[in-house]
Amino acid sequence: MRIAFVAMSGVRVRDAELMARGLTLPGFVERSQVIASLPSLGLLTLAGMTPEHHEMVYLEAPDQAAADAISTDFDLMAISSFSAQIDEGYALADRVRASGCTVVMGGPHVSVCTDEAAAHCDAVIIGEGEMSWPQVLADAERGAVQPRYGQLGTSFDLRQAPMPRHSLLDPERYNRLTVQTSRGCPHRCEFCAATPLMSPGYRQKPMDLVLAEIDAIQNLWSHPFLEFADDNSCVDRRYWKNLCRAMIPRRLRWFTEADLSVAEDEELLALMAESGCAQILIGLESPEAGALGGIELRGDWKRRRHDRYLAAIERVQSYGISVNGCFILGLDGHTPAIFDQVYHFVQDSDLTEVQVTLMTAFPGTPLYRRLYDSDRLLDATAWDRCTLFDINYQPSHMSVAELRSGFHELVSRLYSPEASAARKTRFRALRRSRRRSARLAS
Ligand code: B12
Repeated sequence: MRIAFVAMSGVRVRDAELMARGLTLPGFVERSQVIASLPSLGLLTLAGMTPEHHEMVYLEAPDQAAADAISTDFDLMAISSFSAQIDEGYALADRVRASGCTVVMGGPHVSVCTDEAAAHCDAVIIGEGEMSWPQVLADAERGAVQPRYGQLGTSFDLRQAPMPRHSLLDPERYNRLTVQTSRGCPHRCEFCAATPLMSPGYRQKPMDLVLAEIDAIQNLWSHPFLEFADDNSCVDRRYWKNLCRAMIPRRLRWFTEADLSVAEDEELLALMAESGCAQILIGLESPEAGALGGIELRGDWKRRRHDRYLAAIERVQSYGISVNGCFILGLDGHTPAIFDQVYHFVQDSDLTEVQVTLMTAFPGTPLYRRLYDSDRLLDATAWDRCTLFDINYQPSHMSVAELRSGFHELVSRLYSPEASAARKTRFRALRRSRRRSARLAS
């Protein structure tokens, strides 16, 4: 079969004023360029499971025009999308299906909005695709795909993880590649729309499979920058210490997302730094403790860690690993004072990078359910607002207009040329002094 793997990609911001403002801010532009350059590991993984006798292409649709330009001359099209681009994904599916090509869809959105998706494609694959893909291929080859495959709440055994088919990518177009070492998270935050939305538990991929993926990438790219697409890396510290030791001779530079506890193990931090860890993204969510209450549903983990934020940031950065602190604006309890609080926390904390987003009720999350039940969603199916940069609910302690204008102002203050440059200069000075003290110590 001629198979097209299509990722609805690109960064989405519906708020035109914010987008216009963002484009004047180097910090914002830089981050979105980085963001937009990552391929869909989900599709490359399925392509890795697809027998060689099939002809395969990997395509991206960063916007409607690109989606409209995609050929229909395939036997099977596998579309991957998050909520933000799902309407464009459905339009593409409708057009391609009308041409007689079999269309199947997967990903976190269609896994929780299955009936909606079924109206636009021949098959909806629910949850982690590896469990269903071989059957989907066999059925498609016989021209008899089933309307649904898979179910929520089941987990793929990562010991069977296939090698993603990075060879489908144009090496010129990508220099930042994703590798996944684990799925799931020990915590359950009510807003989280990542793997925990689809599958329970925390699973680690065998290290030899991860190293094989890294080696395959290094065979295609001489100096790749790696992004670990884990929901929460470094939970299994012994595993990560061994992985870092194995990465040192590979001379890599990498980024990942982890929770605050990564700062508690100095041996791990030293190994991460030595193995090329450039930056860690940590979900701090809120600079003040009040709004953190109840976010983590299992044990209020985030609230209980609030008083360690500053020390943790300082410790991680003291190893020359920059911290990208993530804040969510508009959490329940946030008043218009929150914008100043975030700004001053960033100043006082020496954070090198900062990511501010708006609370977003992704379908299938406990947050979506809670806001829906309390009639606080502005439009229950406005998926194109699920961008992390658009408002789709009534905040608890401010108006939508106050949240929007406060967020705009904060973005301008945090990502202004001066503020961005000052954070970088501060981190470079910190790294220099660290190197100096290391030299003096040796
Ligand atoms: C890497 C990443 C990106 C990358 C790459 C995106 C991509 N196309 O894969 C970039 C940086 C481009 C990106 C951008 C955005 N992202 Co992002 N991203 C992630 C991240 C960190 C990892 C995703 C990943 O690679 N997972 C590993 C792969 C193996 O899993 P997977 O993609 O889910 O695929 C599996 C299944 O879903 C399924 N599957 C998926 N697609 C398909 C298709 C078919 C046909 C089948 C059969 C199966 C299938 O099978 C796969 C294998 O099991 C997640 C957070 C997380 N930890 O998950 C956020 C996350 C997915 N991103 C999110 C968001 C909101 C965005 C943006 C909309 C932000 C914005 N405003 O622009 C943009 C969207 C642009 C886009 N590309 O779609 C949300 C999505 C929530 C939702 N339910 O919609 C997440 C969950 C983070 C969050 N804060 O909640 N993102």
